[in-house]
Amino acid sequence: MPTNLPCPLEAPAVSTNAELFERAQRAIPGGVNSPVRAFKAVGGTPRFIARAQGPYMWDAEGKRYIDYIGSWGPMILGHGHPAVLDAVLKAAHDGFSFGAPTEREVELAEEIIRHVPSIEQVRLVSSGTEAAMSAIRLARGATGRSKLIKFNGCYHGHADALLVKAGSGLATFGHPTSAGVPPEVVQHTLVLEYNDIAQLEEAFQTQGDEIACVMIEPIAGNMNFVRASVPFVKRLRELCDQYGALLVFDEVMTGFRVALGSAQSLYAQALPGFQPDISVFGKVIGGGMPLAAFGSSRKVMQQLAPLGPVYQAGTLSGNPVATACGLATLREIAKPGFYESLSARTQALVQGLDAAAASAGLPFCTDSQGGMFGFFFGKDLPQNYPAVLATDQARFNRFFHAMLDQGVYFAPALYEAGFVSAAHSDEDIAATVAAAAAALRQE
Ligand code: KE4
Repeated sequence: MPTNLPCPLEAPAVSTNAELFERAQRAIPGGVNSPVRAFKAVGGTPRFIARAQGPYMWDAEGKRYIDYIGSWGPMILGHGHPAVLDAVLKAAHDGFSFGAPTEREVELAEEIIRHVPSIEQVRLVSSGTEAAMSAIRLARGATGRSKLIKFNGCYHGHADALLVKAGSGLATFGHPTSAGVPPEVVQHTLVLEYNDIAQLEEAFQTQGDEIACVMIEPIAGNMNFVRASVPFVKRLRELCDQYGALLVFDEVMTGFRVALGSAQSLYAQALPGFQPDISVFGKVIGGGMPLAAFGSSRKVMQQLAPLGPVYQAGTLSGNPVATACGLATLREIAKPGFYESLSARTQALVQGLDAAAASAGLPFCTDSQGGMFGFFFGKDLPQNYPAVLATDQARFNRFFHAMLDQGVYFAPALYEAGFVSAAHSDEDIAATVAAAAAALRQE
């Protein structure tokens, strides 16, 4: 009997999720590097993921989950797609980072521009926060104005000017939602209600010539799944044109997720000729690596350093390994039939969830676009954030845990969207719907 084999009784102990969470909280605030991962909104112990493949993730205890988070959007192909993995490994062998331009970041910029007619140039950065923050600075520099409008329930990353909640009434500006953000930093940020045309018109009538930009999530995945209505987007475009403000579409989540042309291509179908002025991307364009971008017309982008007076920079911007991951991802999703197939699978999921909730006699509604979906325990699809908060959050949380226990990993918060990948099979969707039926029967 060889003596170098570990005795089964001496197999290394596997840390449980709870043990890892306990240990993580000693070294990292809240035990996580991004708050939503801590399960605060739903309660319970976060799962520490050991590995992922296709539509699945396995936690530290070896339990398998059908993954509907997809890293909060990036993993549109599923985990470990062979073409993407191959591209990343090759790029890594050639070098991790040079701090100098590379051909591949030009290729990625060209690929993004090719699919998004509203942009002529794009700047690559490392996170959605950085892209959104830079887009605001660009809009302010290009217009010479300071004020910006965002909407209640929309999240655009954690730059100071965007961590703001509505002031009391239109006249007063926002108040910080985070400690450490001085009130004067958010004094130029006005927070309006999503889909409220009257408020928008009043804001422009009273302050239109001071507004640099309006930033919006066209489909608000940070409110779970709420669409900006076509009349609202139409009015937004008209008022920005009338007062010389720039319309910024934050497509970090919807970009290349809801359609190859992103959400703006859907609004262009409903509103012929519609285009935002500046677009912000992230998540899918990096394929799971740290990469984001913002783009606009050449005229606006020329305001950016080193050409213009608006400074913006980044050590790892356009990183060679991240651009390889993003480019391989975009090339896969640009293949004919990709979105038709992805949309059909997402629709099968939400229709199955609707049917399961109906069988259980529960008020429930869903919506989806491309590979992104949302669901609410309530009768009508919310049109703004207060309506989202009025849905049954306690039931949402019970459902989340009932599904997690059955090996289905939905977003651990009522205000987050869900994501289907090209790797999710019909069997995965059927298993998810069956688990939902079992969970909802318990309600
Ligand atoms: P990042 O800085 O997290 O890469 O991107 C910020 C951002 C900007 N715009 C939109 C529309 C976004 O959804 C995000 C980030 N989304 C969250 C999920 N709701 C990321 C998850 C997290 O914060 O851990």
